[in-house]
Amino acid sequence: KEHYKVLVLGGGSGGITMSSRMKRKVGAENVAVVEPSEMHYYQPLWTLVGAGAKKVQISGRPTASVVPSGVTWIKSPVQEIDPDRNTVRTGDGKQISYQYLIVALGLQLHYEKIKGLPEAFKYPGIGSNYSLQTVNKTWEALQNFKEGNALFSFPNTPVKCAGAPQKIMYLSDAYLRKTGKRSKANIIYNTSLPVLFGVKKYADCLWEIVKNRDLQVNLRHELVEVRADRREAVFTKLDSPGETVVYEYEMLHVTPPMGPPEVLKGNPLADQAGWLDVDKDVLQHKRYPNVFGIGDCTNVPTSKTAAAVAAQSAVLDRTISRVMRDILPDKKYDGYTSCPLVTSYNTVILAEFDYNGQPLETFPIDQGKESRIMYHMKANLMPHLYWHGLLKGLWGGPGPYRKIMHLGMK
Ligand code: FAD
Ligand code: UQ1
Repeated sequence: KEHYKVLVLGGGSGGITMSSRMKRKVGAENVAVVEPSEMHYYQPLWTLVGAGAKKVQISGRPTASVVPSGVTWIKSPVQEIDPDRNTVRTGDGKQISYQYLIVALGLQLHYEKIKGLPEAFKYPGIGSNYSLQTVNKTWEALQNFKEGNALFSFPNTPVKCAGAPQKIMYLSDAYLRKTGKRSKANIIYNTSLPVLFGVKKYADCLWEIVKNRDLQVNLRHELVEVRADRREAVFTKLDSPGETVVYEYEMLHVTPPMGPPEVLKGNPLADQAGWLDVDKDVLQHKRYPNVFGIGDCTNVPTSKTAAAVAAQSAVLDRTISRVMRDILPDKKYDGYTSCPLVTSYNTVILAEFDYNGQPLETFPIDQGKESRIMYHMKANLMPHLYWHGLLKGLWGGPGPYRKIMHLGMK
């Protein structure tokens, strides 16, 4: 039977990051990562791919090239986790036991929960930046836009990168202006949320932008059906139960409902809703002290992003070191997360905030303003920070730099 001192489930942003950090701590031969996918994707680039500003090919690298050398890659999905016996079973029937387990399984997309999807993606005029299979379809729909409604949805579930559903709206607006088609378009953002963005400071700035650019925002509208043959999208009004509205569309961008990974549902490691049940301060499981979590699969009450994974990785590294030495974890995660709100082809509002929804800005400028430098950072610097910093276990978020940047400023 295979056994590892540290077993990591999932080889996405959180899984590869922790594999690198655990290799440094216990040696590569004592670490394994379970990941079925041949390729690893830098998903934040897909916002720009959907708008034609980057090519999708550069968002992916072979998983083999990101698994730290010497760490064992188990190329199969986890099918069962038995935390009472410290074992997992994989899709190819292997049993693997562990001393410490790090769960980094991400979240699942549920296009099928919208009636008419995923079949509707076979028709023109509809795309979704959330999946590799559909991101180029967003760009096609945008380029083929002639006249009518451009619709953007936001589901009634937790999502990763809560800003992404509206970033593509701002980019589409900019594209249609650039190509002289804006006067023929109604741009409509139908969101299930009761707010435009969860943090007031940035929401205020975004409301100003939607007003100035003539973008229509409908709150508490949930996409429930797509009739692609007729180019119609059906929304329910969440505050008037039973009431639906049908919109014709020339272009539709779908942000799908999302939920916890299938293997966690009903597992003793999950909470009622199916998310990994960890302590929000130290990222250790609430009932199984040798189990830890990072990233989108956990129930920590912050916005699910790669930026959050970065900050969590530094805390979790320290938590695990202490648990391995039988001392209580001390370093606390403050909920840091960040969302570069792309508002055009050359501007970004860099939202950064904590568990309390308080802005936690890195740079000594007002990040509520649209900035060209921040766009450059998002589009051209972040990918390098991701591949060479985060995934190598060398980037634990901007926390330490924030303190330096603000020296003498406040
Ligand atoms: P993932 O990176 O998704 O990795 C999960 C891994 O688990 C995958 O590799 C998957 O194959 C694997 N897995 C699933 N099931 C199993 C199984 N049964 N067994 C084994 N392995 C399994 N974040 C930002 O910080 N800034 C941004 O600007 C930003 N923009 C985004 C834009 C878009 C369009 C999208 C889609 C995401 C964006 N994000 C952004 C979010 C960011 O990509 C995620 O929050 C981050 O990747 C989470 O890391 P993770 O390790 O939790 O999950
Ligand atoms: C970040 O650390 C990160 O992960 C590598 C992202 O994901 C791509 C981000 O989008 C952001 C904004 C950060 C935070 C980094 C800085 C320098 C503010």
